[in-house]
Amino acid sequence: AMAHRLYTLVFPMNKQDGKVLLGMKKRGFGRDKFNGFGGKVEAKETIAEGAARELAEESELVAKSMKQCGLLLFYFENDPVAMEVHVFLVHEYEGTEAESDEMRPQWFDIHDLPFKLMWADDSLWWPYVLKGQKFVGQFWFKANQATIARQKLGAVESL
Ligand code: 6U4
Ligand code: NA
Ligand code: NA
Repeated sequence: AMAHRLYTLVFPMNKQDGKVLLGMKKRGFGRDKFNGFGGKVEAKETIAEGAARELAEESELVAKSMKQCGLLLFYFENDPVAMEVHVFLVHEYEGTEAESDEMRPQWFDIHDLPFKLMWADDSLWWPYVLKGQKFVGQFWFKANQATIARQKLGAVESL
């Protein structure tokens, strides 16, 4: 099997207002796109610990509870290492969002997300998040990181 590298992707949600916090990524992989908060899981931590750490580093929010909602696998043309991205929702947190070196946070209506400024796969799996369904997706990207050549996506009972 292909080598995988572990990543997290965290979306703070405010259910009462119907809002989700995204960040405009200011550097590195996915620069100039809106996305959740996250990054590489470090060797010394669990995936959930990595998710909470990245959320705090990139947004200053401290998660009080997290629920995994999805699992995404990204394969890029000419890259032998797949990205295994664990997606979490945070409904309870402490603190106030603040800009970091990596992200400029902004709240969006959950029914009006800026998909044109997000990764191409996001508009495909967000409907599962909105329906409260857990999901697994696999996306094969062309080298330009914009075109999805092939995909598999569906709801799952558990992750
Ligand atoms: P450095 O710069 O080393 O601190 P780090 O924060 O560890 O980086 P980063 O930001 O490069 O990692 O991690 C990539 C982030 O982008 C993860 O949250 C996963 C997310 N991501 C990657 N491909 C994606 C895609 N196709 N769709 C998506 N999120 C993606 O929604
Ligand atoms: Na990151
Ligand atoms: Na980071």
